[in-house]
Amino acid sequence: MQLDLIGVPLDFGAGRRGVDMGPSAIRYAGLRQGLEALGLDVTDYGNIAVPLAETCQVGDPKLKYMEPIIGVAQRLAERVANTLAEGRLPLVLGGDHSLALGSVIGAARGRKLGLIWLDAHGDFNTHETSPSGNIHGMPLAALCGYGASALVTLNHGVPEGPKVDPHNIAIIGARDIDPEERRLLRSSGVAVYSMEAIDRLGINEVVHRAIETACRGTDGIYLSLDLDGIDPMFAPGVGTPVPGGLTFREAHLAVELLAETKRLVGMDLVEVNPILDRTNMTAELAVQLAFSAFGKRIWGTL
Ligand SMILES: [Mn+2]
Repeated sequence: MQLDLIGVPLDFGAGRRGVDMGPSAIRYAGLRQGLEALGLDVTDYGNIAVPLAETCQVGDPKLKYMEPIIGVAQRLAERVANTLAEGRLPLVLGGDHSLALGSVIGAARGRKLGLIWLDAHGDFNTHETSPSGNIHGMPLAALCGYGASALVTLNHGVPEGPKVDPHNIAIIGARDIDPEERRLLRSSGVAVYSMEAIDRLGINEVVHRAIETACRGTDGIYLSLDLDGIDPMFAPGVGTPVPGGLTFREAHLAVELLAETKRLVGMDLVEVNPILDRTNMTAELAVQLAFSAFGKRIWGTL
């Protein structure tokens, strides 16, 4: 398996600064060496060009930093699409979750994509429903065709309209969804597996259902993994921690089950914020989850 690492030091989609250092922290935690030890052929493409927030205009307070975010998304979409076109898999290191606008569009070019969104939040706000105006709370809605037209019409070689059919999208780990966002999400057709569903059904059953949703009639699954989906006990270094998330083992099993499908076409690791982290443990968890996604079994049967 050939893998391309693509860093996206983007933090102005988020309300709290510092997540732009995520790609460094993840690399520092031994990502490349570990992937190579698993037998993967790894190329590190360095970072996508991202302007400094201090040099950018905030713009519309309901869509903060939209212009520079769109520029980053376009560059990332191009990189991800090229990686896949060359027969390799993209592993995107964030950066805040607004970057998924670019990675998912790039992965959706020329293929019908299924999408698994592991996250404490729905990321399904629009400029009209968002309490904060931070775009990292909007990318999934925009990918489904809801929200500001500049975000919705971003296509980069993918046909207009939803980039991923909402009926092929599953959110896992949700536990903090805004009221208006909830309404929109419900009408969209996206499958939402909250932490309550995981408590009741178990992670194994939830992930199998999510995989079925993402696989039905698609050419592959993209995994967009927000570290805030995992409990802050294991992943404290995120901008918007919410208690009651996935445990260390639940997160690993989720990713291992996805790897077993052999349908993964790429993955995002987002929202690692080294300023808020403790001794880089969140970046180290992100790295371990990447290993699980690309074939490692930590405590598999002997
Ligand atoms: Mn997110």
